Amino acid sequence: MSKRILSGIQPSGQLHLGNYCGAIRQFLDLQAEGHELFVFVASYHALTTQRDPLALRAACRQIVVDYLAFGLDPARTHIYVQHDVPEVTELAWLLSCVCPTSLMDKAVSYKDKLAKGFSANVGLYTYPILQAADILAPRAQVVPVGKDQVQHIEITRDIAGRFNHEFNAEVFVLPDHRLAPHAEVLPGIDGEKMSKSYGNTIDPFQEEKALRKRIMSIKTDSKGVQEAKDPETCAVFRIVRALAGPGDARTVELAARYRDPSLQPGGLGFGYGHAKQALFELILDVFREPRARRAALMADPGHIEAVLKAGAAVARAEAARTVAAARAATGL
Ligand code: AQP
Repeated sequence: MSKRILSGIQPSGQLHLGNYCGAIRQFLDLQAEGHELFVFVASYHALTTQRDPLALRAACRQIVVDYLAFGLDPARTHIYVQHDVPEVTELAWLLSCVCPTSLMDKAVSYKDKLAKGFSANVGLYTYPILQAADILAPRAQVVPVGKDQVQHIEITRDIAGRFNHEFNAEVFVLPDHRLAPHAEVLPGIDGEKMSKSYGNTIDPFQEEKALRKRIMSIKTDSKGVQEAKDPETCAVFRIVRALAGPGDARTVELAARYRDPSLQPGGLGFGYGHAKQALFELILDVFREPRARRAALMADPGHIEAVLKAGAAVARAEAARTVAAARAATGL
């Protein structure tokens, strides 16, 4: 049965392999299965950390181009920018009035951001409430996310349930999260979570020479070419596995060479440089078509405008219906 799906990504920088493996690949699978998708650019969310207006505007546009390049189809999927649907901010307020502060105190992503040196503004602290509004506004049933976001979907369910209970009305549908098969939090080039704002990402659209250089800079231990290595603790291997899949011949073969370097053809052993070269070739292979499509999309801003206008019209109509029901339940 067709379900209503919603997910979004912050325009806090260039999309990366973590966003692709955790979220975008799921959008494409769900679109292919015939579900109704709402996919947005989380521009209000980005304001919790971004202070450069030109960069923010460019990133909003770039994410839409990239969504389309990856294969999202505006004929089947509603694509929009969050600030074109201002109804979500009213909904966020209504939700915040039933949300205990203890729920926000528990949010791991807030603590992570503070640990990385971001300032503790109220928007960042209450960002799971705005995220709940994004999800509840079009009455989404399923939210495809990476592992790092599962807690936020639980918070959405909690807030929606409280609202329904406290106002004794079935206003909100409680959504379920959906994880990518074999989901894991993808490491960046420094081994930490790959994250737009941590400067440790791999961009699948990067120009070939720069992409190769980036991959060669992934941090590894210093084991030599003749030494057996543990693939499970290596960021290069984990990225290959996430991208190709654990059962793929390329993943299985690579793992075998980590454990037994003599399996590398040529008999000179297997080093991290070989693994990085394998990852580079895999990225070019997986993203061949999106990379080719992207240039044409970049050259057609009129098309991007039209896609966003159509997507926002549908999202606004849905959000207005939900806000009206929520207002009525509260007595406003
Ligand atoms: N490293 C990752 N591994 C797996 N999934 C990931 N996602 C992000 N990083 C990884 C998934 O991508 C989707 C979009 O995330 P977001 O932009 O809304 O927020 P985020 O999780 O905070 O992403 P970033 O890249 O880390 O952005 P910044 O640096 O701005 O915080 C989500 O589904 C997320 O799970």
